[in-house]
Order: sequence, then C-alpha cells, then structure tokens
Amino acid sequence: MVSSQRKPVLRAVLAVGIGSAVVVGLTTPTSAAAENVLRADRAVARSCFASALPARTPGVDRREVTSTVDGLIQARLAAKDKTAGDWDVAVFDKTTGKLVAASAALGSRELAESFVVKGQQLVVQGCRYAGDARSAVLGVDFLAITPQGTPTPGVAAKTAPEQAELVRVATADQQDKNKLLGLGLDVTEKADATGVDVVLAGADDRKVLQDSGFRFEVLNPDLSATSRDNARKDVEFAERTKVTGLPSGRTTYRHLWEYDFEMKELARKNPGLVQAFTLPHPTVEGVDVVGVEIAANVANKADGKPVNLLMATHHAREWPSAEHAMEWVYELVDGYAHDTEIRDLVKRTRNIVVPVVNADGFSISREAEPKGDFSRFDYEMKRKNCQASDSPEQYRTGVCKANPAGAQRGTDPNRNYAGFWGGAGATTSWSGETFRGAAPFSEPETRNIRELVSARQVTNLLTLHTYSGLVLRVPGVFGTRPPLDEPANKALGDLMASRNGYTSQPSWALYDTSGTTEDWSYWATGGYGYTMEIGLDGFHPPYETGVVAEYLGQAPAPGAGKGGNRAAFLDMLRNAATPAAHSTLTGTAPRGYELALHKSFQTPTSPVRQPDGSTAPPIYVQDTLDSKLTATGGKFSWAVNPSTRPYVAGRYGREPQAPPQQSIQLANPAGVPAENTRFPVDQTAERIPFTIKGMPEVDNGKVAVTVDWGTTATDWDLYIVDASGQTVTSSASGGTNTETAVLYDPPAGEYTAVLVNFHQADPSVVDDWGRGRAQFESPVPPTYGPKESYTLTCKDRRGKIVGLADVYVDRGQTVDVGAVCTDSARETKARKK
Ligand code: 0X9
Ligand code: ZN
Repeated sequence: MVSSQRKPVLRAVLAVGIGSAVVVGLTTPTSAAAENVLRADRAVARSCFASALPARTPGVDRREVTSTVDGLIQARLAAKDKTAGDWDVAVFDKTTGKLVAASAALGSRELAESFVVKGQQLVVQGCRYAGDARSAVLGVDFLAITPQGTPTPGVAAKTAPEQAELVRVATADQQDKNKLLGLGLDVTEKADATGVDVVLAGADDRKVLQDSGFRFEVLNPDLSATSRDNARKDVEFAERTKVTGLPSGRTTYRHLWEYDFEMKELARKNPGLVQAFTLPHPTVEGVDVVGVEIAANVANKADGKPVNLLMATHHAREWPSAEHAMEWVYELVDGYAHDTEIRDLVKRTRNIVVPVVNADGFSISREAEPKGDFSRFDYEMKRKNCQASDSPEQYRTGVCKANPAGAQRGTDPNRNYAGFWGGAGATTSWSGETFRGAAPFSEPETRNIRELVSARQVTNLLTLHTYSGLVLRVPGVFGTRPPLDEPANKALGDLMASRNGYTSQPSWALYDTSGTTEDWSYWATGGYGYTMEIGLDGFHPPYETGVVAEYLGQAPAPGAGKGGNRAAFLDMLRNAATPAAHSTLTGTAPRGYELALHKSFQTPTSPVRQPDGSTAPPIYVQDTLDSKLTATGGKFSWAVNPSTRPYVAGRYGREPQAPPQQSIQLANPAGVPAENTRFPVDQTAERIPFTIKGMPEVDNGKVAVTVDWGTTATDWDLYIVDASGQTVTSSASGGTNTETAVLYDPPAGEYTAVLVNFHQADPSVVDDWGRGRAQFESPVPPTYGPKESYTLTCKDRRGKIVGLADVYVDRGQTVDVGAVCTDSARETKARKK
C-alpha cells in the first residue's frame, strides 16, 4: 500500500493521558526492590504462557498485582547480571486464569504488554527456561489510557466510530496511479490495468477521493463489520478444527510470544538442525527480534552453502505472512526427517527464517481487540513500526500501544531500505502510511535485515506480505529499467506464481514504491529477491482461507490444486540449491583456515524528494558485505552471489532486429456514439481496427496509441483490444483532453482501438476525438556496466593473513581460486569478459 505526501490529518490533539508510568509495588510495597527479583533454582524448558502454575513449581516464580488503571500492563524482565540465561514471562487474569500477555524471547529481555482494566487482579509469572541466570528482575508498570480509540474493555469510546470502506478507483495508466498515490490514501496492492482498490478510513478520506475527480465504486461498505466477522470465524474454526493440514497443525493466528517460543523449542528439540537467534537491534520498544536457521550441521555457519532467507511481517497487520513463514520452518524440520527431497535440499543449503521482522507493530496489531476500522486509534490495522523520533514533539510521548498519534506513529519498514530510497511511492510525512523514515536504514527492523544479508551469502530472499495475490520482482520504481537478470528473475517469479496462482510481475507495474526490501538486497548483493503478496481478501482474513488454504493450495485460494505457497517456497529452495542460479568459488585450503569475502561500495539513493515537492541530490549509501568460509581441508566450494552488483552490471534490453513500424493514422468514423459511463458492461463505443506488424519486416519495442479532443471537461476513454477480444492496454483518465495507451513488445496481429464517449462537456456542441494515431518505437538495447570484484583473504589458524586475491565471478560461473591460502602475493583472478 502506498500513500505519499500525506499531510497529518490529526483532527485535534486528543488527550490520550498516558498516566505517568507507575512502577507497582508488588505484594509488599515496602520491600518492592527485593520482591522484584524473581528466582528459580533450576531451569525448566516449558511454556510460561500455557497456564498459571502453582507457587513453588520448579523453574517458576510469581507475583500477584492488581491493576491501578484502565489501560495497559507492562511486565518487563531483565537478567539480573550478565550470566547467560533465558527467562520468559506471562501475565494471567487471576480470576479466570486466562492469559493476558506474554513474552518468550531468547534471552531474558522480555516485554509482556496488553490491555487491562482497573481493579483487575493479575498473576505475573516468570519462568526460567534455560541457562545459568538464577534470577531475573521484574518491573511491572500500569499505564492509564483515556478512552479515545483504545480498545480498553468496559470504556465507551468518546469519538464516534467512522465507517471504513473498500472502494475500487478507476485508473487508466501509470500517470493516473501516481496521481492517486499523491492523494495520500491507503492504496492497496490490489490493482490491474484499469483500477486500484483503496481503503477509505472515514469521511475525510472519502472527501479527498470525491474531490479528486477519480471515478470509484464501493466494494465493501463496512470493513469493521468484515473484521469482526473474520474474528468470529476464526474462533469458530478453531473450535471445530482439532488440527489442520499445516505442517504444525495450527488452527489460529499465533501471538508474538508463540513465534518466539516455537522457534526456541524447535531448536531445543532439533539441536543439530535448528538454531534460534536474536537479531542485532532490539526494536524501538526494546523487544528482541528472533529468527531461526535450519541446516545440516546448523552450527557451522561458514560452510559455504547458499543461504535461502524467508522473512515476513514488515507490516504489522499482515499476520498471515508470519504464519506462512513459521509453517515453512516446520515444513523444513519435518521434511528433513520424512521427505527425501526436502532432506536433500536442506543438506545443500542454509535456511534462515525471520517470521516477524516488525515485532513491535505486529504485537500491537495482534493484541488489539477486533476493530479494523482503519481509524487513527485502530491498532489492529496498524502498518508501520513504532518509531516516534520523527513525529512532532506532542506526538512523541507514550508507548506504541497507546500514544497520542495512535497507529499513525512510525516508519514504514518497507520504504526505509536504501534501494532507491527517497523516490516515488513513499511519503516524507511522519504520519503517512508509507513514511520512508529520517534516512535510509534509520530503523532497527531494516538494519537487522541489512546486517543479516550483508554478513551471509544470501542467494535467495523472499519477503512475505499480504495481500493481493502477487509475486513481485525488481524494480519497484518505473524508469529504473530491469536488471540484466530480468529473464531469470521473471522465470523464477513465474514458476512460483504457477504454484500459488498469483500474478507474477515487476513491482513497478502496479505502481511505484521506493526503499523496499529487495530493491536494496538484490541491487546491492545480487541475491534474487522477491515480494509475495499472499491472499486476495484483506490484510488478515480468516485463518482457514488466508493461512491454511493459501499455504496448502486448497480452495478458495488461487493456488488450489497447484501446490500453494508451500510449493512456491520449495521452488525458491530448489533455486537456492542450483549452482547455475548463483556463483561458485572453488579452491583448496588447509583445515581450519578461514576464508573471507569482502566488498565495500557506495550506491546512490533516488534523488531525495522533499516535502515541498523539490528534490535534493541522492544520498550515497555505503554498504559492506563480509562473509566467511571455514576450510575443512582440501577442496572447498563456496556458493556466493556474483561479484558485480546488479546496480552497476547493466540493464536488460533487446537489440532491434528490424526498424520499427511506420505510424498509423486512426480515422474517426462519422458521428459520435452515445455517452457511456458503464464500459465494458455497456459496449457502446466506436471501433477502429489497425494492424501491428512483426518480424522480419518490423521489430516494435513499444506502441503508443493516442487520441486528442477539444476540452478537458469532455472525457473520452481508450481501450486496445486484441484479436481474441482481450483488452491488452487502456487509457481512461479524467480531466485531460488526450489519452495514450501503451504496450511494450506488442505481438503482431489485428487490434481494435475502442473509443468510449464517457462524457461530453456540452452535449449541444459535440467534442469529438481526432488525431488518432499508433506510433511505434524500437526496443531499447541492453547496457553493460563495469565489472566489480570481491576481495578474498585467507587467514591461518592463528588469524594471520596468508592469502589475498581479487575475485571476479559472474552468475552461473564457477571460479577456481586455487591454493589461495598458500599464495601470499596478491593475485587477481580476473574473469573479465
Ligand atoms: O507497499 C508495500 O510495501 C507492499 N505492499 S503492502 O500492501 N503489503 O504494503 C508492496 C511493495 C511492492 N509493491 C509495488 N512496488 N507496487
Ligand atoms: Zn506489506
């Protein structure tokens, strides 16, 4: 989704009185400090959140507290000293025994946070899961929240709920889409040649769209009702379903603590195969982000195998994406034990999965009660992270689950990567849904992924989002031109799409986005990168459809009978295991010697758009890639990405094989058809046939069909239809006196230009179209840039550098660097073409 240049639409400064944090004296206020230290003599690997355990249960310590507020409880844990340990925490309602909040990260830095009411009696339970820390420090805060928009039970909202609806806006071309993006609305990814689905959060949004002159129809008049409905369906589904066909058998959306706990349990139960890890940067709210690695001999990260990275939930509300990532973890772990193909693939690769990149945002969205009205205080539909440092002073206060800016606070993690950062399809406004952040990589979430990708040879990256049924590849910005890898990128995207039934296309084809994940990772490292938009029906549709059906390829998912996302993820893994898809270095090195590949370079962002519409020069962002291989003695083989960045390698194109076709005049038939605002339902129009020729006579890289008329108050729409009756391109904007429909690489054949008289400014004076023409251009030839190298070093077992070489390697190539550790002279393995 995109909204650019959105002005903050905060109506008034609402008094979200976040009562100053009260550290609660626990059972005995006088001895609070001592009481706040939880102790357990031994560690017990168990779920802390499954149930409130009796006092004196081994591995557990607990405190009882009573909420002093209507608002939030925050139960935080910190390790008392530096000793390694893993404590978890959970909060239960004492009366009902129901779980209120929990946290189960890998260390002892925990935050369990959720909504409570004044007087509610609670049990805070700390559990020593693993490690040597016999104690952990507990802090419990209660934060009062005034009622506006908060989901505190029992408190009536003071602001009237707004009606959120889904509409389809008619857009004819890229220009129209960019104009729509400029309105700053919540534009979804559901789009095609003729229109885009847009969420209207309320009256303000509706007015913006109405005033813009765009035509639109209402698809869903009450998104809140749909949201409540979905929540109810999920409860019913879980009640009637013991186990699903998912690898884990899961029946409901997980909470953040369940993801973390399941990852560490999988690691504990499969010690040689699975390792859980914490990413380097905690979130703005101080939460650890957890990932998992799966490989045969998982501990040996420097074994030179290709790395396949799957991640999800850059966007808070996109819950199914995290579910798909987590199920993939189970798929690999189970498959390793029971499926010969998966076992073989896992042996040849290393697999990293980060299910919840935006842990803060996800936790808020997941814990908010069903609301889904897309209003400012609708945390369930929050998209961004929790960054507040770019907000105006008065909106910088409060925790993310309750702050005066509501869900508008934060940076869009999928606009914060350096790739083309600062360009189209992102906003400079702190409250906009696509806020790009203060600088490239200003956010902990994007820095985490950047550092992971920079330290490993990630040959394949897939980042999961919802929704719209898309497999998207680079580039995200129109006019960037596809990379030389375009045919390979397209082939892999198309293959995955053949499994899940989604549409495979370059992501700019929908509309521009800049600063997205793979537009950094691919252009900087050469590892294949894709975005998948799971599902067709909302950001977190019912579990049964959005997760079970989409993952397994069952009705009503578009991948029904085709294998679903499970099969698409397997395609990606097979590609990672294919040497022809990446590059390989071979050579010999003594056992225990450490080989290192290093590359450091600068890449410009887009010219940086400014709030006033001007642009500042691009920022040059320094990237450093450093990966390692530990030699096992004798011959080694190292799966790596090509040494030349796709950003400089060149651009894909086609050499013209013949001149382009001469332009064709389209003659306007006599008369004017009746006005028609319901095309294609109403077929009233003028039709002008024309022929597009082909090889060997002409080679057309592009055709542009244009018509003009007198005044911008009149509106003609133009559709180009092929011999089979398919509309292949169109142009149907409003407010202009011209339409141009464009088609790249048009196949030779018979076509028809269909002219629809949408509106006449003055029916008594006919404003007919004229100057109809089809103009042809040659294809653009490919361009090639300079070659770049890696610096390869070899260190002996004492850490002394004993070998150094510059290595050039292309995709699909294997370069033998020889006995690199025994040659002390700098050697250049140049494979320049
Ligand atoms: O806007 C995004 O970041 C992604 N869509 S979502 O609805 N999940 O937020 C898609 C990014 C790439 N899409 C395009 N370039 N159109
Ligand atoms: Zn998304």
